[in-house]
Amino acid sequence: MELYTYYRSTSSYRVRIALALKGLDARAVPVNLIAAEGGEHRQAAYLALNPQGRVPALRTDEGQLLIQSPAIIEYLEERYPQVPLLARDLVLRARERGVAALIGCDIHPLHNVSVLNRLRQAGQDEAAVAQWIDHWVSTGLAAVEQLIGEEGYCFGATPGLADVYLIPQLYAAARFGVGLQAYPRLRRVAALAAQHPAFIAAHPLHQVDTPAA
Ligand SMILES: N[C@@H](CCC(=O)N[C@@H](CS)C(=O)NCC(=O)O)C(=O)O
Repeated sequence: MELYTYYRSTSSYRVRIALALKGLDARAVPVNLIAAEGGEHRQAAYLALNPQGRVPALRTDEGQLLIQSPAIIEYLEERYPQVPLLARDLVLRARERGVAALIGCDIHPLHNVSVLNRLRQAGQDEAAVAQWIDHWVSTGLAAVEQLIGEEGYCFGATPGLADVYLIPQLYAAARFGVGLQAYPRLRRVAALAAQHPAFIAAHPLHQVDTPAA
């Protein structure tokens, strides 16, 4: 497999975690979102692969090109069911998917770079943009704090789908300066993931396109 990825893209980070948890290898194909010419994701070569011009995209072992991290993660879950990301219990599966959707649909899209740039084009200054980010990230994470369990990862002793979404969102929160003091459960999950080899391997600091310090 090949993963079109950018080291600090939260959506790419999700897929990297899912691959690593399942013990799967995918060759990283870096797509630089902040290249001087406006980003490699906006160039014809990448748009021919993914007309939406976003990362991640996954090329399967059979050569199919898949886009959108939720679809890619579901594909991995169904194609490689070993080390499942979803619980067997139907209600628990729905809860895991609920937290994933909350993060993937209701937090992350609101601070994606193209959305922030539209705010700037509409006349918002950097203070207003920062307030916007803080509002959506804080209210979303406050809800996640209440939805996840009181010990272990989000929903149990082993990491699953909700953790695959949460850890990259916490990384983004830190980049934006959104504090986690009010969220002890989220901090607990973050501390566990920081010790887990799959989460370490998927971290933005350890990618082929991570800039040298
Ligand atoms: N819903 C998509 C979101 C993909 C997405 O927004 N990716 C960001 C990086 S995290 C991107 O490529 N942004 C480039 C842009 O907005 O121009 C997914 O989960 O894959």
